[in-house]
Amino acid sequence: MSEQTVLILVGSKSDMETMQESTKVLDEFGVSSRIAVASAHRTPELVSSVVGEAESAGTKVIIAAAGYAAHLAGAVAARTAMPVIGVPLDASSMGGIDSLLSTVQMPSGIPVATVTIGKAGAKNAAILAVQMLSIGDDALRRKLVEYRKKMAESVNRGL
Ligand code: RP5
Repeated sequence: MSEQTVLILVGSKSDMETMQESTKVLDEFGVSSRIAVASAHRTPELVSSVVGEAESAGTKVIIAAAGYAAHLAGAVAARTAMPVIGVPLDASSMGGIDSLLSTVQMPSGIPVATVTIGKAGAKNAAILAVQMLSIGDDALRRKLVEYRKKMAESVNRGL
């Protein structure tokens, strides 16, 4: 696999803390990732160059996270045929509903796989990325099965 199998792109440095949840999960699965900051609105050219670099680096999945009118995931999806997972963030006074709608409501032909708002979404984005990568990778698939087993055990312990 590449040195940056998953690219995590955030719209601002202020999104980094939430998106550490993605990094943690990817690390747990031994999937390499890199995090970069580029804004759909403030630095659109940088978005293009970071996506281009990811393509050259052999990246397989991009996770894009932003708050407010969150067009980052869509802007990334417009520039690549890689699967793009969008994480809507709770950054404004609207609690992330603004970002959710901006991320999920893509026009026909350019999908963004949109997950939950905030930290749960950051975690789920990473799990979904691993699930995508596990297609044709039996070792990763086995790790996912083990992950689910441990999760179920921890739920049962709470009873
Ligand atoms: C969005 O605006 C970013 O993704 C971030 O969630 C939010 C606030 O950004 P900063 O003003 O903190 O840079 O574009």
